[in-house]
Order: sequence, then structure tokens, then C-alpha cells
Amino acid sequence: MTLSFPPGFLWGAASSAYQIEGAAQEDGRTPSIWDTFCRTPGKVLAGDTGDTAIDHYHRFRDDIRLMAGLGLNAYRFSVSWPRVQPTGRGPAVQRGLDFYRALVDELLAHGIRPAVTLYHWDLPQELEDAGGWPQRETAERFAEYAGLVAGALGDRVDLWCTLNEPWCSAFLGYGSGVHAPGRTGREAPLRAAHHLNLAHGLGTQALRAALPARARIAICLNPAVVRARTGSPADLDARRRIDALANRVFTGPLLRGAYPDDLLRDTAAVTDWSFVRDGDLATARQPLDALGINYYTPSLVSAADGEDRPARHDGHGAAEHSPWPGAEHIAFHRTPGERTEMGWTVDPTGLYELLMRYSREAPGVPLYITENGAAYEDKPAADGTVHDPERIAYLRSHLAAAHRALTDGADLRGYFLWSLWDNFEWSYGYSKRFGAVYVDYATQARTPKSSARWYARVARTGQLPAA
Ligand code: PNW
Repeated sequence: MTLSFPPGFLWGAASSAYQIEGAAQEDGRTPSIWDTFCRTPGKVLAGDTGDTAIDHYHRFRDDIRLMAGLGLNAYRFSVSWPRVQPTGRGPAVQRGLDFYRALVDELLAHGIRPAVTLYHWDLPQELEDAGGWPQRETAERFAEYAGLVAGALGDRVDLWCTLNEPWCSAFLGYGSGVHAPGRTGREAPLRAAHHLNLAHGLGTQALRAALPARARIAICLNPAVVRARTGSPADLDARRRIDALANRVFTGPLLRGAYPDDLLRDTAAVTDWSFVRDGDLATARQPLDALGINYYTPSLVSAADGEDRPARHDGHGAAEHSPWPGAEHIAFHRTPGERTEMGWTVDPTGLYELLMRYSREAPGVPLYITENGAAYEDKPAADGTVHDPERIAYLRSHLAAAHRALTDGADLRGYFLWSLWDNFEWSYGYSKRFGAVYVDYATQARTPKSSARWYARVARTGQLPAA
């Protein structure tokens, strides 16, 4: 059966600055924590960096033409903080802002709605040197930066996202250390999470002050779908603890203005939370115009003592350090079923569950799927075409799950495929391909895969055909 999506539904794709732009040393851009991390031996597979990436900085006009040819009506990209404000402080660099204005103009000229993410993990290195996200000042600097970008793009962008996946910034960046800046610790990720919540609040205030009333401000979370291996009280408690550290550590402050009591109890041996100052939680809880949900795969946990190590939060190797402060004893298990090239199980029901959960927890707040997609081992055939039926099946099943959530009352407004092009996949470098468009990194040639053509048809018609 063909499934119809509502008129006005956004059909987009998502990307982030460091993963696609390249031009790392051009026009006044300075290093971010990812430039530094990539130069630290052993952190990124094969020593890959985003120095050139897919050279989108120079090829954006062609890239947008291709996007328009695929019939997309929205595009989510991120602004590189060190391109706009190289030291993380002080005035903006005009050439940096000019790039994003030109990009936005090109999108609008092709009828594509821009959705801007302010922070997709590329903190200016100078701010990390001053302490990074575990320090309060970083949240204040973020609000200032948000105001600069809003001043430059506010007349033509009406969809804004403050932070992308603050869980990854806090817990992979300062807990397990598999993401930049590669620090490990137990209290540091919780301090970072708090300052990210504060940054969202202060940043939203700065955006509201600078943007016209029609602007819509959101945050993009990667909520974990946490399943317990058995129904035993111990396994259910493991699920509760991971849910607190993965999800409610953000949605508590953002939606309710408080950290959950069970989280405070679970982490009492790690921190006294004295870095939370009066008023911070009220600041974090700003009215949200939308909530972005990034979803790839669920997690399966048990209270058992770590026989079967996590496949999921490991960077490209085995994480030596747990990203779960106070819950290090909890075991993560491989979920049953078919897997993508990341080793992530294909489980569209997880997406349905998230959409229904956040419909309940954030009543009245429109939802967007701001990332969803899969990596597969794509290879061009002899005639140069790239055939990726697994990706089509992945997208189809997840769009069907999204449709089911719509039918069941979720206020879902759009879907952004991760990602339009193959790109720099963080600690995996260029070894994992998430694109609907194949990129030959030697020539920078772009070749739409069969999934791009399939998705284009869905986007153009608003109809999901039966398999
Ligand atoms: C997200 N984890 O990253 C990001 O927003 C994208 O930039 C990225 O390319 C995409 O998903 C695919 O990985 C994640 O270990 C990276 O839980 C790691 C995790 C989650 C999300």
C-alpha cells in the first residue's frame, strides 16, 4: 500500500560543516576541536581529517543544483563556529558569514528551505583551551556566537537548531573520549551536559532577540531507545539509568526545568552538581518551537557485568572509558537483526517509539526527524552506477514507521535524510558512507546512488510506495 504524507511536509537532507566543507584553513577559519583531534594519532581511522572533506565550501553551487534536481524542499546544514568567530570571542569574520549567506541565497533561489544548526561539534580550539564545555563560559560564548549568526542570516532563515546531539558532545567528547576533544572523565561529561543545556537556553534567548517573530527555534537530540534484555528488576533498573543519562539529562531541564531526581541520586558519587547555579534551569527551559529527533538504532542493556561489550558508543575501536558516569557496570548487548555497515541494527520500531514518546513528553511541540539514515559498503559498478538497495529498504522502513506515528497523532512536520553525500564520519573517517550520493574522494565526483533517485520520487510525490 502507498502511504501519503501531509502536504507541506519537509523532505530534506542533513549535513554538518566539518563533515563536508573542507577549506579548513581558508578565509580566516581557525582550528576547531575536531581539527586538533584528527591530528592526534590513533583517534581517527586512517588518520583522516576534514581538511578537504567533500570540498563543499568550493562546490556548494553545484551541490545545491544536484539537491534541487532531486526535488528536496529543505536542507539542514551547520555553521562552522571557527569560520565565523575564529577565537570563539569577539566580532564575526565577514568572509565566514558571507559564505553562509551565499549558501542560503542559493538554496532559496532553488526553492529549498534552509534549516541552520549552530553547533554540530566544531568548538573553536581556543574555547577548549579555556576549558571547553565543562566550563560555564563556553555556554556564554555560544550565546554570543548565536547572536552573530542570527544577525547575518535572520532575514532569510526561519528554521534554527541550537545544538546537534548534545549527548555526543558531552559524553563522547568528555566521557569516553572517542569524539573531540577526546577527554575522558566522569564528572566532566555531566558538567558539559549542564553547560550545553545552559547554552541552548542562552542561545535561544539570543536568537529570539535577533530574529523576526516567524523564526522557529529547535534543538536536535539523539534520544536513545533503551531496551532491557529481560524484564528482571535489575535489567529494568539498568534501562532506567541509561535512559536518565542518555535522554532525561537533557529533556529534564529543557522541557521541565529540572534534572530528574533519579539521575541526581544515580550520580551522587560522581558529582554534587554544584556547577548548577540558581536560574540555570529556568534559562534552559525556553519555549521550544520544534524538537529535532535524530535516530539510527536502539540500545539493549542489562545489569549483568559486562560480558558482551558495547558495539555502539565505541568510536571505531573499543572504548576504554565508559561514557556512562555512575552506570559503568551496565552491559550493552548486540541487538538481534540485520545490521548496517556501522554494526547498527535496523529497527524502525525504535523511531516510532521515539516519535510517540516525545509527542507525549513535549505536547504541542512539532517534531522533525532531523537525521535518519544508514551506512553501507557502496561501490560503483563497472558502468559507474551505484546500486544501494539496502539503503532504500532502510529508508522505506523508517519512513513507514514515521507515517505510522503521524497516523497515531504525532505532529511530525518533516524528514531529513542523513546524509545527502558521503562524508567525513567522525572517528571512522571516510571509511563509512552514509550518502544517498556517492562521492569519489580522489576526484570529488558526485554520483547519485539508486537511493537518491528513490528518495527524490518520495520527496516529489509525498508518497511512500509499497516495496
Ligand atoms: C550522528 N553514538 O552522530 C551525527 O549527528 C552525524 O554527524 C553523524 O554523521 C551521524 O549521526 C552518523 O553517525 C552520532 O555513538 C555518532 O551514539 C555517534 C553516536 C550517535 C550519533
